[in-house]
Amino acid sequence: MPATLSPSRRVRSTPYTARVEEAGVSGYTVYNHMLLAAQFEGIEADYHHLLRHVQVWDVACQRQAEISGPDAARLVQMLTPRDLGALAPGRCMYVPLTDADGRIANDPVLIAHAPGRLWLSLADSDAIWLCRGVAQAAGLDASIREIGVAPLAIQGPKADELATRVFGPEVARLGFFRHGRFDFGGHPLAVARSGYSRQGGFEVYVDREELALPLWDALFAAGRDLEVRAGCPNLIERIEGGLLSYGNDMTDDDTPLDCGMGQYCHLERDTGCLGRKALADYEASGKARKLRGLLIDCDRDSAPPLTRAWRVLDDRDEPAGKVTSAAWSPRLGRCVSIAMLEPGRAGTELRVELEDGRGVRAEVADLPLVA
Ligand code: THG
Repeated sequence: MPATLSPSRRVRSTPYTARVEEAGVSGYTVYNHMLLAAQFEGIEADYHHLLRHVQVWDVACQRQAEISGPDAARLVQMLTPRDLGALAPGRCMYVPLTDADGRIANDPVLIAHAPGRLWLSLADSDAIWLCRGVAQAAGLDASIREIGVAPLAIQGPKADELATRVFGPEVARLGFFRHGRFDFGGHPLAVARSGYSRQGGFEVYVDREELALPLWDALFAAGRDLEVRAGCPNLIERIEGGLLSYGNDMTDDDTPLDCGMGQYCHLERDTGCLGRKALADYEASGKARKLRGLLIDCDRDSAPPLTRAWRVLDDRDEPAGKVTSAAWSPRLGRCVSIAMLEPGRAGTELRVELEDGRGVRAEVADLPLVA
């Protein structure tokens, strides 16, 4: 029998865990100290279903850090190089968080409810402590706490149809990264057009635990003829789509400039970002690495899982970087991956050392690998 994950208070379950189990989850990962399904029927079968139909994902592990108070926006602006000038209630923004050295601490989605009420929908790191530390050291009037919100994602080409059936036709009018309030069970839930796939869809921020299972059940009842299934962020689809994973594709060893997040680094003007000078110096140094797509020449069976970074070597066998995520792509018939490449190495012929030690050829490509 394969080893299982021992349940405990430290590895938190979610309000949906009972349904995820009933739906036949076959593998979990742990994200923000909470269960996150990694596969149901299998990563490839789940992928084909996601590309054709609609899935409901328990992404309660996308924990919400609520920043409230008069200095809420000022605090978040201190922590991100992205200019938050465009922030307004009803908007979501992808905001890499950095420390004063420009190192990435997290890459959350920021949800703006009101000027003094922001949520950071956190990726897998304890960045809430960085938020508290900075707020306390700077004497800001902002309170920071992880709140009891359990996001549920609706993803796939039929997501608009399913969401419309449960929330009404107005939900389909939401623009990308916009959110609004939609009634469910007499309670207005925040729903955004967002989610960790390129297939389109919504995220519902369920802020009342007693609505969690009724919402799950309502989505499955309404979506029977749409072939709705329980799903989860899919490794293949997110690599093809160039969606980055904190802890895998980037860590606190990297800056946003290494990760292809230059478009979120507004360094010309002093916004108050603590990492601005370090990032500007790093940009000027020309030492930034580059996160790129890499198509690896291996067959399906020697393709991933990847449990540690694979070494990337150049044509003279010099270290050229590392593969940070990889999966077999049925659409491309190749192993797709994301790799952190040293400066100047993207043009040369590269070789990757697989988990079993074999060296195979690899070709650099732009992200996303599938548009
Ligand atoms: N949704 C929500 N919270 C999250 C995630 C999510 N928290 C954890 C993790 N995922 C954070 N990481 C990402 C990574 C990419 C995106 C969102 C969250 C994403 N990126 C788009 C892109 O790269 O094209 C859009 C960016 C933009 O236009 O601003 O969607 O998935 N709630």
